[in-house]
Order: sequence, then C-alpha cells, then structure tokens
Amino acid sequence: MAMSEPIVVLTGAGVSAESGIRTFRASDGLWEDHRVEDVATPEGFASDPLLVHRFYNERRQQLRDPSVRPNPAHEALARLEREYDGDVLVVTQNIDDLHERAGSRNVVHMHGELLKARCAGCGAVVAAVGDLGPTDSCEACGALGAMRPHVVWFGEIPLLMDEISSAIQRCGTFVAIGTSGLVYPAAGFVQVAGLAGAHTVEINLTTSYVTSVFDEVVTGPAGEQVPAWVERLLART
Ligand code: BJW
Repeated sequence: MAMSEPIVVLTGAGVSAESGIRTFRASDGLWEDHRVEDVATPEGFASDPLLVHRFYNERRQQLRDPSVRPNPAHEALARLEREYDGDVLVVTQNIDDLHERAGSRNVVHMHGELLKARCAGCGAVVAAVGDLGPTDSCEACGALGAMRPHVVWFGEIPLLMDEISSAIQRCGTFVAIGTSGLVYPAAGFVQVAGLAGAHTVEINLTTSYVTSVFDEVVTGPAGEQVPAWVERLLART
C-alpha cells in the first residue's frame, strides 16, 4: 500500500483494560456485576431507570479516578495520528475519553460517550460530568425525566455510521484493537474493509470471534503490541 493511504483504527474495551477499565465479556458473563439486558438495553432503562443511571454514574465516577488514565496503546495511537503522513481515524466502541486524553483528535465514538447525556425527547446532547438521575430535566426543551446516558444500547443504531462506512471504504489499512468481534455492526467492519482492498490487522490478547478474517494477527497486550505496531508502521513511511 502507498504509505499515505488512510488508516482506520477500531478500538474496543481491550484497549482500555490496562487503564483499569473492565472489559464487557469477562468469564462470568456479567458487566460490573449486572446482566446485560438490565443495563444495556432501552427496555432495561425503561423498566428500571434508577438502576441504569446508577450503573453509568458509577462508571462516570470511575473515569474521574486519578488511577484511570491513558495507557501506552492510547498514546501510540495519538502518536500515529501526529506522525503518519495521511489520515488516521480512530473509531472507538468505548465510551470513555482515554483516546482524547492521550491526544487523539480524530475520534468517532460509535457507541456514545459516558461524559454526555441525551434528551430522549428532543435529542439534545449535553455534557454530563456528574451524576444523572431519573428526575433530571432537559436544558433545551425542559422535558422532565427525559435525560439518559448518551450511549448506544442493544437494538439501537450506532452513531456516525455514514462517516465510519465511508472511511472504511477508503482506507488502506484497517486495524482492530482489543475487541471481541461479537457485537455488530463493528464486528463486520473487517469484512467490509477487506472487500474494499484494505490490509486488515487484529491486535488482541487472544483470538476474537473474527480473527480468521484478518490478514495479519498480532497477539498480546495492547499496551505492548500497539506501540510496537505503530513503530513498525512509521518506520516504513
Ligand atoms: C485485550 C486486552 C488487552 C482484553 N490488550 N486486548 C444476531 C446476530 C448478529 C447481530 C445481532 C443479532 N442479534 C442482535 C444483533 C445486533 C446487536 C448485536 O451485535 N448483538 C450481538 C451480541 C449478537 N447489535 C446491536 O444491537 C447494535 N445495533 C445495531 O446493530 O443496529 C442496527 C444497525 C446497525 C448499523 C446500521 C443500521 C442499523 C448496537 C450495539 C450496541 C452495543 N452497546 C454496548 C454498550 C455501550 C454502552 C456501554 O459501554 O455501556 O457497547 S455493548 C458492549 O459491547 C459495548 C462495547 O462497545 C461492545 C463491544 O465490546 P468489546 O469492546 O468488543 O469488548 P469485549 O469485552 O466484548 O471484548 C474485549 C476484548 O478485548 C476481548 O477480545 C479481549 O480478548 C480483549 N482484551 N484485554 C488487548 N490488555
């Protein structure tokens, strides 16, 4: 490939694991001790908004913990964006802000952002640094109790899909880092990128559900393997 061809980086929970944020699919099948259906579906939110707000409030508080900070994988991706002679787009499934804190500027949060809230009525998106609750009202339209975490739950359509699809169609390299390949549409991006002619790379601690589809597979912790991959890639340019 020409060394200035665009790069799309898809990240998942594994890129933030070494920053102290738990991945979703731990061996017990629970997320932070909750059933997926209870905390990551619109139905779960409708039936128990207090539980879901508490779940996301705790994750928001965790993000403010000084021990949670970008790790060498986030930092290497920010370096790639700064030093690569072409476009680098980070498409993250993560709702934390660790890519931005590391210095990445071209980041798309396809599953939303923990530090934002959205009005279920008018769709206004606002900053949410502190706790949210079922009685919060919308600053834009005044609706009472309409504020929800600005995240994408199962059954909802991920954000910015047009921008993501067109970047994947144009990229020369597609790399997926720390994602299980279980959740669609993100799990299908590697097929789309491969069919469009991109070189596809997976970096993961272990095999994912879609490992066999990638051209190149790098096994190991993101905090070690991503800086090494970025170093190799920049050395070729
Ligand atoms: C390391 C590491 C280290 C650890 N170093 N690596 C049947 C078949 C196919 C699809 C469907 C189906 N039934 C329903 C669907 C669709 C559904 C879906 O995919 N379900 C599957 C479970 C089957 N998808 C949806 O509903 C999506 N919407 C949709 O499809 O709309 C239709 C549409 C699409 C496009 C256009 C038009 C219409 C929405 C999905 C929303 C997902 N939301 C969540 C919650 C977000 C908010 C929150 O964070 O709370 O997003 S679920 C959760 O999973 C979260 C994550 O972003 C997402 C992906 O998880 P991820 O990142 O892969 O984490 P893990 O834990 O699974 O894996 C971690 C990986 O890291 C592992 O591989 C480890 O090995 C690795 N790792 N440490 C490197 N140190």
